Amino acid sequence: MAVLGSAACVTMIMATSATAATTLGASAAERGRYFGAAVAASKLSDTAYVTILNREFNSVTPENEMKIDATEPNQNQFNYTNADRIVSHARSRGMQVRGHTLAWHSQQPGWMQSMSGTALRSAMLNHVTQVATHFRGQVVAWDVVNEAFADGSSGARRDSNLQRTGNDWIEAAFRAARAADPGAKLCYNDYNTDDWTHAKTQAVYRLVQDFKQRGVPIDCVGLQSHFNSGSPYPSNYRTTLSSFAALGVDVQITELDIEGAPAATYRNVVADCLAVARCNGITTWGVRDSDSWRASQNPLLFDGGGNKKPAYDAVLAALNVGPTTAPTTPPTTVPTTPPTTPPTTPPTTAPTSGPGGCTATVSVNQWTGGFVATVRITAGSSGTNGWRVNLTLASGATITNAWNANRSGNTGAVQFTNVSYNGQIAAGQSTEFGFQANGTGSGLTPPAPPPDRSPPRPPDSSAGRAASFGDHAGGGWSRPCCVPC
Ligand code: 9MR
Repeated sequence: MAVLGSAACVTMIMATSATAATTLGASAAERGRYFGAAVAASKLSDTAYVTILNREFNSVTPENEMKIDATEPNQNQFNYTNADRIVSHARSRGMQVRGHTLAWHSQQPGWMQSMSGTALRSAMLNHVTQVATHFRGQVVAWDVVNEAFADGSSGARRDSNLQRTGNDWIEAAFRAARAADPGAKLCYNDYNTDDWTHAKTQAVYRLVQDFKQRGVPIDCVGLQSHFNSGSPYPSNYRTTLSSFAALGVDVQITELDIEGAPAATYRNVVADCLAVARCNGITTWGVRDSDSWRASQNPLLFDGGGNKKPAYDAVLAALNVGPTTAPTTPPTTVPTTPPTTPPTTPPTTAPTSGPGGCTATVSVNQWTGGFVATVRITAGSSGTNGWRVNLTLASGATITNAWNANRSGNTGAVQFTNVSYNGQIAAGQSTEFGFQANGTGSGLTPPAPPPDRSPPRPPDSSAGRAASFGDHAGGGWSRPCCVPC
């Protein structure tokens, strides 16, 4: 595989990272993450609201405008007016969009509430397909299914008209979403799934584990994280985040609010997310306290007058001290219920250019007949103003879709380049892109080192694998090359 010469690069800028970021979105971006807010279309004419939104956040979730009752008020009559307004507002300002939500027992229009059986199943799948298709390429991550598990100790599915169409309704929704928008990350989203010991958390964990094992498309888990006195922030929250991440999915904190907005708890939530490499974003459920669904609890980062609260300062400070390179080691906390299958191929490190360049690491989640590869690009001492990654797929492997990168080619030698929002990486910081392919991804990662040269290492240590990388340079596998431009 060839590394393109530097003459082909257009420009390279020196990134400045010595000064602490002064907004939530900017600081999160320096850490390869987003910081978002739930947004109501009706408030986009509120100047104070929009000022905060545009200044502080780099991700947006429509609070109600993409729900089923909003987008398909009458069967097969779709209305995207308010959702499009939010998407347009966000994307024109470089913010990303989380889609919420395609299939849910709640906020169904009347026509859907009264349906059941195969008619409802078809209507649900049609809704998923139509809405995901409308927003294809504009939504970074979809909450495909929302709140499908029951509260309490049963670990059972929530009873609903959708559940009564058959237990496979969730995977059917995910498959329809993948087909409609192959580039979007597909999330399962729920509340009261923050405490690792809770039956509901364990039930969602088993769902994701099952989906990964059977190749049902799922890319992320959303933890709503509405914390209050009855459902407090749990001390094992980080274990929950890292345990889900160890299944090979991203973890996103999707609807954060905390009763009374205690600065220490907000700080803990941010630190927990930053400690888990695949916790790639946080969204607060609203902008100001007065915008919150729980306004009387004053649970957000800005007061009703738009002033920054102590929790805001705590969040920004926690973001600013977070690692600019996401951790590469496996989770340090051991899940109390260990996965029954070993984790997917551990990440491997492929240093490809000097200290001023960038490096790429690739991890592969392989199943029978296909795989998802996640490539993390970390800028060297000069930062990047654009990047490209070359890699060579194994014979017979064909890419079916990619996200967070432009791509040339589907087979053999493939080149990926940055998209508009992830070309600039400051020194030492990272971004990720990924792709799904048929065939084998084994050629993208180095083989285990031969026994006589392999230092002793614990069973799941990716650090040991990465350390042996140099031993195999020029071996039978291809390394991703990363070049800043
Ligand atoms: O914040 C939303 C509120 O304006 C709506 O009236 C409510 C209707 O169900 O939904 C709220 O958002 C919910 C989100 O969609 C799913 N998780 C719980 C949120 C708070 O209820």
